[in-house]
Amino acid sequence: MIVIWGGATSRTLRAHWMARELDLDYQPRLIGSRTGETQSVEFRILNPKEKIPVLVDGDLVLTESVAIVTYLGDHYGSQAGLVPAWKTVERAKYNEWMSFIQMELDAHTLYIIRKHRDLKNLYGDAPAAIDTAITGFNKQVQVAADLLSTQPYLLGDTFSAADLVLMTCLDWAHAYGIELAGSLLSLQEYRSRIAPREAYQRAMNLNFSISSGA
Ligand SMILES: N[C@@H](CCC(=O)N[C@@H](CS)C(=O)NCC(=O)O)C(=O)O
Repeated sequence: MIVIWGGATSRTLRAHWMARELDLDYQPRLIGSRTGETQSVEFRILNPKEKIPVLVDGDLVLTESVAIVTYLGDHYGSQAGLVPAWKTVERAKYNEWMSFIQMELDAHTLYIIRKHRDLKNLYGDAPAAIDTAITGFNKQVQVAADLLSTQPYLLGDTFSAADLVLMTCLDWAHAYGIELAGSLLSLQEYRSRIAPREAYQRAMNLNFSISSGA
């Protein structure tokens, strides 16, 4: 039985959404961040980083959201086309987008805002870092906006797991009041195109059925 640990965050949504896209039978263990649940003895054995999401599949434990998404696509969805086959140009472009989204949109910008605005009691108040992060997000995401004004999805005509991860970042930006307007309008249209997906709706309902800690 596959188990996916974690809920209530954009990163945990990625894992649940991918599992839903592939119609996998799995067990969600909806623990939240900053609730103390990531520090339990049982959880720390799985992930000493004390972070969610975590995927357990037999003896395999994976602790990074994007690695989880790609693993599920490779191992349970080779016909679904959500993760391109190994050693193809599409796979190289998929890897490029996944690295870009994780580093430039998640870690270096949105997560900086989260840490130094929402969680400033933990990570410190840093208004200048927040301003730079918002400017950096808008600059970097423009690359995706430009491409998506010419084609429906990041890899072309069909939805892939790279779109799934980008969507979680766009939702996250939207929740922070970053407007996807003007030269970023194609991203708002892209969100509207993806949001009706049944797997997204089901995963959102599950993932956000719990809350993060304070
Ligand atoms: N790079 C990791 C980041 C995971 C991460 O930072 N998770 C946060 C929630 S989004 C967390 O578990 N924090 C632990 C805690 O605050 O208790 C991934 O993409 O999976």
